[in-house]
Amino acid sequence: KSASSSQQSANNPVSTIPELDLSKKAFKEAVVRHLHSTLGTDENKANNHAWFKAASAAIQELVLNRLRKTQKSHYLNDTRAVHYFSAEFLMGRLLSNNMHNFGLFETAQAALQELGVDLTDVLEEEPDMALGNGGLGRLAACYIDSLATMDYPAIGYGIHYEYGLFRQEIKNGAQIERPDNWRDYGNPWEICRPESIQEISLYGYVETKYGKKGQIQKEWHPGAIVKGLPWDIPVVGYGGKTVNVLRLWESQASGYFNWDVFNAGGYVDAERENVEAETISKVLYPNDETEAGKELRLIQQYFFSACSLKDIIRRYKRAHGDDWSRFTDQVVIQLNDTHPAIAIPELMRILVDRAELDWDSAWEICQNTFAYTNHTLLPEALEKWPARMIEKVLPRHLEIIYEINHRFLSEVEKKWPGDNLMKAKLSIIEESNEKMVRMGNLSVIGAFAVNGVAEIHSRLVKQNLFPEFDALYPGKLTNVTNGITPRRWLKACNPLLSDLISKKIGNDWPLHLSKLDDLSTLADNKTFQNAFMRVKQKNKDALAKEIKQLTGISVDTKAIFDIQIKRLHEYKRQHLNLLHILALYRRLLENPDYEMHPRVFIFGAKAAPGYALAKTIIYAINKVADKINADVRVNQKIKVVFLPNYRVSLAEKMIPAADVSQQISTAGKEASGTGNMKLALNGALTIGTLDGANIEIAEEVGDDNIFIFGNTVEQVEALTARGYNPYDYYYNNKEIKAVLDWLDSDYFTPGQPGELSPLKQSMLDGGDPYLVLADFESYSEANIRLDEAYKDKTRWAKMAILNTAKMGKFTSDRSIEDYVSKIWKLEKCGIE
Ligand code: GPK
Repeated sequence: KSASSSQQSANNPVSTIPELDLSKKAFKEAVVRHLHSTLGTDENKANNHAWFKAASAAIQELVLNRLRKTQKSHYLNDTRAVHYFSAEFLMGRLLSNNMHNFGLFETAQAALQELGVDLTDVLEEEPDMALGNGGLGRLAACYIDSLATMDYPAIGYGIHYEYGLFRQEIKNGAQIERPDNWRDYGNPWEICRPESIQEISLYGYVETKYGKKGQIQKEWHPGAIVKGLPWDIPVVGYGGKTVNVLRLWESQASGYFNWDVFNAGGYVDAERENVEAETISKVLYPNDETEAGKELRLIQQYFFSACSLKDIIRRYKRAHGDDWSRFTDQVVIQLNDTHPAIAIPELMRILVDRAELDWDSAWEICQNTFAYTNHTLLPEALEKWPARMIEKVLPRHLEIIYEINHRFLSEVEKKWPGDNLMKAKLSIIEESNEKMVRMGNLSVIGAFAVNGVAEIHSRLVKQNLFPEFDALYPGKLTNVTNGITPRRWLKACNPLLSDLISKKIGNDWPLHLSKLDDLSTLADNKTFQNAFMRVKQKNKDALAKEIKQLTGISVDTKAIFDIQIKRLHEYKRQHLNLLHILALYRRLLENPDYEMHPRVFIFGAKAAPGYALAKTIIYAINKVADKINADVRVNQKIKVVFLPNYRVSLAEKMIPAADVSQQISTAGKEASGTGNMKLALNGALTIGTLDGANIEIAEEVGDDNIFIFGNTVEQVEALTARGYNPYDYYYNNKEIKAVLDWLDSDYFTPGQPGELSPLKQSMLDGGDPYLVLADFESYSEANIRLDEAYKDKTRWAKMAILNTAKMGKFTSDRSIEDYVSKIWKLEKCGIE
């Protein structure tokens, strides 16, 4: 088998599109042409940024060629398509990705070299498109990559934020937020489409009228109209055949503001009169897994949902006129969390008020159009809007929501006659002090499919979050385990490992990731182990340089590179990692001969600007880092590094260099995780809890190749049910007490005792809601097992290889195939 496949060159271009000239000569000419005619400079004057622009423009020519062909094909074949509605798309950089997907990376590298330019430096010029917070936004980006790669007709719909996620600086250990001006020097990929502007309405009032047959008709007289200007980002599939688009809406003033309504009716606060339409798409809300509850956020959600629906309907009508009977054959809309759930009443409004369909026909269309993905069980993330706020911003939608709810509650009455508690629980409306609209309930009722994002999470969605809905709608709730694109997260970010793999098993693994399993037979092979670990070492050397440059910290590249990268959140328990670091520090101080392999603990994390404790944890990590890194008694054994401004492009540098992947959330809290998959794919070993996709990763790699610790979901439930008391652990475990008390001193914050006390407090009087203390001992033991394993080089190499080999399941291509077969029912549309 390997005889023929190993002859395939690792660097073969993947793209064989006949009509495109993918030669070095053609690329070189295109770059120079753009340098001259697009950038207005020349080879001698151009700086790296100009080269970046010119190289991108050269690639964009190919992209747009394939985009035209794709759109023509989809149009001629009148294809059914998925419309992925997401408030976030965390795309990162596109140049390297697009080069890889056209099979042009090596060609471009060589061409630029002949022009005296280093591609690596050029790639560094591209700002990340950080139009998302974390996992949810990055998942959307991986999914549109897979959809294009597998030739599925698909379009991503979102918001063209002027400012993406804030840039993080660390000053004296603390996080500072700075604006993210990602488009300051223009974006070479986006295409402005003024010909497809849409207008949407806000505010105003609803008039009840009587139609010719005496039927009640509703007319919404809006108070303001806002324009949505679409920007298209081409999404290039691997192999470069299909190019789909991500369509992002920018808000603009329409010039229409109904002053009469405002002055006469008093329907709207006076401050409303100053609303500027442009602010709608100004900034991404930096909250991850917490609901913002702000009116502007509701308007953002409605703005992009309504623009997108209009866009879909315009396209549908071009082919089918006013015949709605085929709408659900052509259109499926995936709601990425509840952020776009307002699209459900919006489609009802269009069908009932505008198209004048009867309610039941409209509802049937609606219920066959939407599917909803749930990404969390955390109560603080489940969106609820005050009914009053919806009434003010979208008065007709509130009426429609009430009508949906009224009809829904009579279904509940049929199933559970007389059960008013059940009705209160399932109702879209929460009858609290302030009436609230529950977007989760609305989504489950309005969608034909609801999925969680890992097996355990989907089980908990059924058992704990929506058990009654599961009884009412059998089969509606399902699972699609998350995935990641191996093109970005192995091929492009880890070229050394990719080439090694391709030499052994051929170069089609980026499209068929299960082929990585062929590496399993090499896990015991000494030569391959050496080659694999040599690659890891080179990646660690490269990251060490980056660390030095970004922080000034020197690290021992022979140490274990132990990495925790994800948003900062208590449930993700960066503070458990930190407590363990403090424990090691104490052990080393008390016993300088304490036996452990040198280890570098590396963090990357942004905290929501309003999340005080998360910011304290960042501060604590940095203060502990300062102390440990300067303490010659221990800094041959441990170092701590916090890399500022964690983002997609930094992840691409960190992940290939990781020996250890920290996935240590409280069991039941992390819906899936996707960083866990990226790290294991790149040969890092996981130390983790039985939570989210860790469980499925453990199933794939086997218990011998992962370090599992901590309370299980059942144990967490039992522990909290019988009354968890963190003081039990504080008083019974000397080490826990010592490290927590350390936080009260000024040891880490000289002259400022108490700065870190809120962290201690959260784990004692605060009740330790995420059971850090309950899992500490088990975590500490798992770390000892890990340390032992690392000392055995052969054993570690084997484990690392097996992690890479067994990650086939977690390609986002598999996730997309699951969505297609379970939910979307799409057919591929090959392009020429
Ligand atoms: C879940 F609810 C949310 C949210 O608001 N933002 C977000 O990134 C994450 N998520 C989950 O926390 C992860 O476990 C999961 O892998 C990711 O969504 C994608 O499903």
